[in-house]
Amino acid sequence: MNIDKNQIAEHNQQLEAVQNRRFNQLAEDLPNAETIVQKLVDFQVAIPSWALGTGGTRFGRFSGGGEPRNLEEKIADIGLLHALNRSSGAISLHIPWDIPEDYAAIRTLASQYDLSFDAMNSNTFQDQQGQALSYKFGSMQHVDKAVRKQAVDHNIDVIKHGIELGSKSLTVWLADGSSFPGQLNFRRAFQNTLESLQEVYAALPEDWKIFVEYKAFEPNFYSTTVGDWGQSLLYASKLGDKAYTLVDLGHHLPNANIEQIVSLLLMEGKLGGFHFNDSKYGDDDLTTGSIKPYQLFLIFSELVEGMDNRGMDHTKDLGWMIDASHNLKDPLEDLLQSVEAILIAYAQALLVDRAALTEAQSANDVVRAQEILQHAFRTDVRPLVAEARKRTGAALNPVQLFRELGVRSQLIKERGAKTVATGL
Ligand code: AOS
Ligand code: ZN
Ligand code: ZN
Ligand code: ZN
Repeated sequence: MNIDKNQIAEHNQQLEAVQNRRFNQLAEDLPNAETIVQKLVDFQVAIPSWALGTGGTRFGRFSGGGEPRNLEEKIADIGLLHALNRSSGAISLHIPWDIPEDYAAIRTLASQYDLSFDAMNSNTFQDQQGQALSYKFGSMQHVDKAVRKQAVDHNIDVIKHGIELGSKSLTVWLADGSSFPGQLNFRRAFQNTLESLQEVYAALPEDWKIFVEYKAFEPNFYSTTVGDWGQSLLYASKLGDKAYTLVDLGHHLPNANIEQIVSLLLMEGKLGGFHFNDSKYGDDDLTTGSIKPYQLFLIFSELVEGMDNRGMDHTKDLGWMIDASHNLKDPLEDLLQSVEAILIAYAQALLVDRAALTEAQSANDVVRAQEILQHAFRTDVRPLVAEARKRTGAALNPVQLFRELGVRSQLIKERGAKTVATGL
């Protein structure tokens, strides 16, 4: 299944008059509509290979049809997304779920869809078939040096796969921790993990980054060895310049002020990237922007402010990725919604009158500061996001076109109704 330019053009023709009216009206009221549209055009969000199938919970998995059965089909799925929105131009692979058999062929396939390879993800949270030692009691933190070495070797192997594909970063998420008090010596677990990460770091190519992802709890429920941004920052600082903290929105304790975390990590030059999703309770991995859109906006507001303050390039100095996985929606429609929510929050953040906000802050004018932020948040920026799509040849309404073209039924026809994508 492919979506061609004519199908998109036809769809856009039907919606164009309304879009033009809405955009022109909004642009008249904004000082910087054109600049924002250009930034939206340039902004790309990577799609994780494991979000393309219906996700599982520990209670059950209800697979949808037409899920990608291999890496080639995962790339094809993201190609469809990118054709529809021109904002999903990268794929993030997971080893061993996505081991390429023929690197050159995979690279060619990806470039046919105009996709690049974002961060590589390692997996030491599951035991794989034929694996010598078990990660039941952790991987990089393990009391047994042999288990730690196995985890290190795996990560080095993941880097090698990434080099072949042109990736430039490794994301390490560790499930390591403990579920009962007394189970673990915290200090030794930390030191073992640091030593393991140092060995992986030593294998990192010069132009690569390593992202240390933290998570408050789950699968361990008493302690997690990279449990919060403080611990992640400790590892990243001790490792060196190529190491950064990765923020996954769902990995905090309830009500954590993620925007403040982002601001300070940026200040320290240690923010590496993002896993976008949304949640109400924990690591729910729901569609980005589906539960707390204001929080998403506030995070983007700090990102824009902090990145501009450091002269960073919004498009490439941080890793932007979705990390979601759930049970109910068509995964492709869901990803289109997530990307849209990210672009909306980004556009709103670009609307914030920074000079006025700084002035309000300096005058302790709390009311004015709130007005400035909420004015941006409450502006309907969807015409800007749609305009960016129009200009790049994407669909004005990607979800609508996805449905009109019957993409899912087409995929089911091609791949079958009972398919299970590898992944979570
Ligand atoms: C797990 O909770 C983390 O969010 C990981 O980033 C990710 O979901 C996992 O690595 C997928 O393999
Ligand atoms: Zn994540
Ligand atoms: Zn997670
Ligand atoms: Zn998550």
